[in-house]
Amino acid sequence: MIWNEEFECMPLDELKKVQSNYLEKLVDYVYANNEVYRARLDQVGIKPGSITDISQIVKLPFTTKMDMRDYYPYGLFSAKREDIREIHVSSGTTGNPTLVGYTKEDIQLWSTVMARTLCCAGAEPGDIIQIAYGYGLFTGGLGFHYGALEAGLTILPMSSGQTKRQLKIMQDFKPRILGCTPSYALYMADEARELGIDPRDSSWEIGIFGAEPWSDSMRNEIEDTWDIMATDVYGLSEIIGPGVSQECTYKDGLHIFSDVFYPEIIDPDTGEQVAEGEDGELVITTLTKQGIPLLRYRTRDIVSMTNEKCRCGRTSPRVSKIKGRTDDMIVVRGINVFPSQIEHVLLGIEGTCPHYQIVIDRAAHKLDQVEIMVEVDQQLFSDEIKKLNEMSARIKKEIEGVLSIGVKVKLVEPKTIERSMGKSQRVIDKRNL
Ligand code: DLL
Repeated sequence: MIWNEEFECMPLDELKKVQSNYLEKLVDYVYANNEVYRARLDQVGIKPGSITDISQIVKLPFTTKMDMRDYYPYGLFSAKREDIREIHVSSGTTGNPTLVGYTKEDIQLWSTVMARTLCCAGAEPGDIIQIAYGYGLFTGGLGFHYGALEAGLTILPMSSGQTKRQLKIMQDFKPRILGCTPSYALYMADEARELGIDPRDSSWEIGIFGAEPWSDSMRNEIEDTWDIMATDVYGLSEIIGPGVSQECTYKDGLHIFSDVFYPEIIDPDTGEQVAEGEDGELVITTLTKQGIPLLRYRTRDIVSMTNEKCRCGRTSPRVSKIKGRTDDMIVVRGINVFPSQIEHVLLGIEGTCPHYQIVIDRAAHKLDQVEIMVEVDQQLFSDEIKKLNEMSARIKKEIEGVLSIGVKVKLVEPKTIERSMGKSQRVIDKRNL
């Protein structure tokens, strides 16, 4: 059995008891083993034994990405450095990277939650999985690897890149499951067509895509292209890597493994919990980790959450697809813009490809300019110029309608925008803010 039916289908009041029990132990553990947390808990008057119920979690201080950077590299570890068996690093663009460490027990926990993730997506023991997430310091490749091993799958440890080889291996070994970023799944389809392979003939039946934002429209595109069921997997290095939450085959929200990762949704400005179903920032407490357990970690990812039981039978709360990030939100002329809003518009317009880039610039003493580069079908470029102009005007009008700011639209030929084998870069902000 590779899922945990007991915890995943447990009535919520029983689950609360499990969580309360873990939280009490966690507070004692970090208080005893980490100076930073001890000082912070002292500041708010919390001692070992003070927290006995999960509802008291709101008394605990938040942990932020800035803390991860400030106490880099080992300052937030609760386990001894020499008891850390593996280190991973989160991709970041500025300052110190975010470093996380796993004890042997943490690796076992990761294996278990990733096995549960694979099972939630519909994997069965004996299935072949092609892991095309990057291996190495990034958590994607190895996280999937540990989970697949635990779940009894047959692993093709490809890592990302070498697309021709990925396709050949797929054709020869016939894996049923593919794990990679959603943008890489689309990139591989372009390459397949160029090699004369019809993507719909692929052996993949289930895709487990994540590590970057993608919309439901992009899901439809991937499902049509590959004739595959595309599920969403979410996670972050600070919490464990992939394996925090995963869609089941109903694709109706991501089941969060809340017996070990306690979720809260807060208003990012006030820090208060929001009502069920409302959008807010996902905050997670790692209830059972040893290496670098985190109290109330602010993910900066915006989601909503429901406690309603799922049609699959799981009772574990479900979070929505990531709707944006509190920090990736671009503020242009005072208006909040999320790349996902633009993606949604583009995917609704026939003839556009889901490849786009948003370039923001600010000339001296001028207003911010937003230019959206959009790839369109080759066919359009061979049509009359009038058609191109019409398309560009339509995209501009629809995006402006959604964002309420003026934008420039530049249509470009397929393959103009740089492709990524890992996380794609959707926004280029040239302003020196
Ligand atoms: O991306 C872990 C991962 C690997 C998840 C493979 C899924 C699959 P980080 O590099 O630390 O870890 O980046 C974490 O990526 O806070 C989100 O903003 C974003 N992210 C991850 N999964 C999704 C998703 C891995 N399914 C950051 N949808 C997170 C949207 C996602 N954004």
